[in-house]
Amino acid sequence: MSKSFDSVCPLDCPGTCALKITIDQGRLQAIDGHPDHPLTRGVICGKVSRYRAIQEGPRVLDPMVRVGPKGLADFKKISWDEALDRIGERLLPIMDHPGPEAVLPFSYGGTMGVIQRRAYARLTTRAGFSGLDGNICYTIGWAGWRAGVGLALGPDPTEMAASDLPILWGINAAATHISLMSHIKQARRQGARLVVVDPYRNQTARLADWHLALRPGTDGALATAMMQVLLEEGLADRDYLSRYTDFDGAMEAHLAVRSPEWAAPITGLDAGVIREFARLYGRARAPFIRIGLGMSRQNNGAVNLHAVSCLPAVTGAWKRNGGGALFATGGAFHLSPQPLPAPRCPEHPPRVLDMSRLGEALTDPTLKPPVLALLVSHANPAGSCPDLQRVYAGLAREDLFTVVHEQVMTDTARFADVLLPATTFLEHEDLYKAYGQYTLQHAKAVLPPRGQARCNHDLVNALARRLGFDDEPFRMGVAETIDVVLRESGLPPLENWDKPWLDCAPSWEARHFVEGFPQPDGRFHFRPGWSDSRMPLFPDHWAVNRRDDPAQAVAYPLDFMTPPALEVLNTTFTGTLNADQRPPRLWIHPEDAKQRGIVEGDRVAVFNGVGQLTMVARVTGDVRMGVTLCESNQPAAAFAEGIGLNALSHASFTAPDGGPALHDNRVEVVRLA
Ligand SMILES: Nc1nc2c(c(=O)[nH]1)N[C@H]1C(S)=C(S)[C@@H](COP(=O)(O)OP(=O)(O)OC[C@H]3O[C@@H](n4cnc5c(=O)[nH]c(N)nc54)[C@H](O)[C@@H]3O)O[C@H]1N2
Ligand SMILES: Nc1nc2c(c(=O)[nH]1)N[C@H]1C(S)=C(S)[C@@H](COP(=O)(O)OP(=O)(O)OC[C@H]3O[C@@H](n4cnc5c(=O)[nH]c(N)nc54)[C@H](O)[C@@H]3O)O[C@H]1N2
Ligand code: SF4
Ligand SMILES: [Mo]
Repeated sequence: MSKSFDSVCPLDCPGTCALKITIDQGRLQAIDGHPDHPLTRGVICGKVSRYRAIQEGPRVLDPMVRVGPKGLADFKKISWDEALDRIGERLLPIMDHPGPEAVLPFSYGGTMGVIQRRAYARLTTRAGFSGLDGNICYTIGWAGWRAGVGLALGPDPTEMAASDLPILWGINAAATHISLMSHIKQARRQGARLVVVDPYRNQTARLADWHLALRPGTDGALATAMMQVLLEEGLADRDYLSRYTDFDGAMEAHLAVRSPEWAAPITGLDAGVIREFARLYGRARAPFIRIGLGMSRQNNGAVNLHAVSCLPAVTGAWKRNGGGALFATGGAFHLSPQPLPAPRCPEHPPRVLDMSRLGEALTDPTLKPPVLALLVSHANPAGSCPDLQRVYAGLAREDLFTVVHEQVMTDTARFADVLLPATTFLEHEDLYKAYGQYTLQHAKAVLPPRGQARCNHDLVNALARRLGFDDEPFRMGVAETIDVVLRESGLPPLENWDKPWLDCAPSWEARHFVEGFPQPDGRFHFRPGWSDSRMPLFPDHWAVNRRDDPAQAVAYPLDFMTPPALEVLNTTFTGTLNADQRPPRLWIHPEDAKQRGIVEGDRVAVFNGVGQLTMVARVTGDVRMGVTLCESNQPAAAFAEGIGLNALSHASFTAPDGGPALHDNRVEVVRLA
């Protein structure tokens, strides 16, 4: 007899789908979308419906210790006790000298559950380890959104069904946020047109009524010119502008000279197309712009994202049902952090290292103290970080002690000195916020751990004891920690939930900002007030991308993007589900290919000042001239060079707060014999 359980997708995806898990005789039978969840509505992606490939596939099942050279995945099994002893023996002397800051825990979004994801925070706080900053995904986009709106809030994503002009701007939702698509489908059934703004014809653009294929990194110019048209043609809501925003004469004068004719050569779109889009936008009753993280992964990404977020403030679309813009929803969850021990030294918070520049942190000879131990959990930096050559050089250091806690063998796990088995979401309990919708969800373990796997929370508890810490938070299990978090957040205890989720959506008025914006003056800010004085005072085109650097532009004449694909989630699944993506394809426009004597299927070398990779040419009009890309963050095994796709990604600091401009690289391509 099979049994059905409620669960939650733990992956780093804006949907955070509510799931129904079918278990039969102790085995995973099926994963489906929960039919009653307001956003999921029974639909999930193919990746997670085939999660058995991970659950029952090749897993890390036992603690292991390295016996061969670093990076070769040559391990032998040991017991948990031996593994923990070994970690303690290595960490304690380092914590003593040169001190705890020489230990760097590195974790990110492998699981999005709030307890498991933040498990290391307790140990980092108590021991005084180095912290991580410069979020690899969110920092650039968040800076842009915060500048205008102020908080990660906006209309409920299900309201897209009520929009007469849903716009997917720099988000490949059909691949990366599939739960949105059924709501957009509903809008289209009611006559809405779907517009996609994206440099290439991705899965989403194929479904669009209108695809605007602008040059990467030029959304600021497009949005600014649209505002000029809206103001000039009487499509702006002047009353809204004066009541709800900081719009003034200086802003108007700034925009007046930024016409579609000004933006056309920057964006690569016809002035007529820009004008038509502005009119369509201005005349729509409730246009809803879903702004993606993808469009923020440019050196000028924060400026561009802010400019796009200005559009609904010009027309007052915010105040209409189904109208406005949404970037992220995290501002709605007022969850207390899980109980933390007292910090080691409250007067001197430990240093914070930039996670987007891990390679530098591991190889910079001037860093004091150097990183001598790296504790990796629910992250795969040897795949996901830019400037992989340097990351590899760091991980290969003989004097670096690396612990990796993983479910499967990854490019990072291959470098571990001690490799520890981690549970999957079906094997541990957690609480899940979301960044693309407004429900807080809970999921219990529905299967026993495979092999000797332990969850992050329990591992940290055990590790803390080995390091001599016995504070209360290290003695609490997952269930108890969840109880405390809910209680301290003023939320009902689990036994009082009548569904597997709690609706945390702000009121309609709050998410449409009818009582003002979450800024100190209560207004939407057209003036972004960037902390970095090099950045523009108003929404604009800020020409600081790789192509704007003359040295880059000449040596590496093609834009190069690395957007995720439908079949994978970051590097998760790249080992199991990605066969049809191999060998990695370089999408290149027929004209660019012709100039280089390249035809479909040719092996090509793709290179820049950071690295070089061999790919196979996919000659296609789905990318515009001058733009190339490789979909999905392919692992080392996919390339002859034995290093992953981020070998071609620069790790330069991105204004104003850092974060990697992952879709803003430049390359040259040559045909290989
Ligand atoms: N299937 C799948 N789903 C995923 C992921 C995955 O790897 N695979 N990853 C998850 C994670 S962690 C995240 S953060 C999200 C990311 O999901 P998205 O927000 O969709 O971001 P990306 O897929 O990186 O890029 C989306 C689109 O942005 C376009 N783009 C790049 N530069 C620009 C630009 O300058 N302007 C405009 N307008 N568009 C631009 C790219 O061409 C791409 O089609 O997806 C999550 N969901
Ligand atoms: N070129 C390029 N690079 C990119 C991107 C891009 O678009 N292009 N996208 C960037 C973005 S948006 C992001 S968010 C990052 C993502 O980068 P990462 O957060 O490093 O995400 P993943 O690569 O999916 O690695 C997560 C790992 O966590 C493991 N894991 C899952 N659950 C658990 C658990 O409960 N416990 C433990 N211990 N491990 C677990 C999985 O097996 C997986 O190997 O990549 C970034 N890198
Ligand atoms: S669409 Fe995203 S949230 Fe939903 S099941 Fe797939 S990966 Fe998980
Ligand atoms: Mo991400």
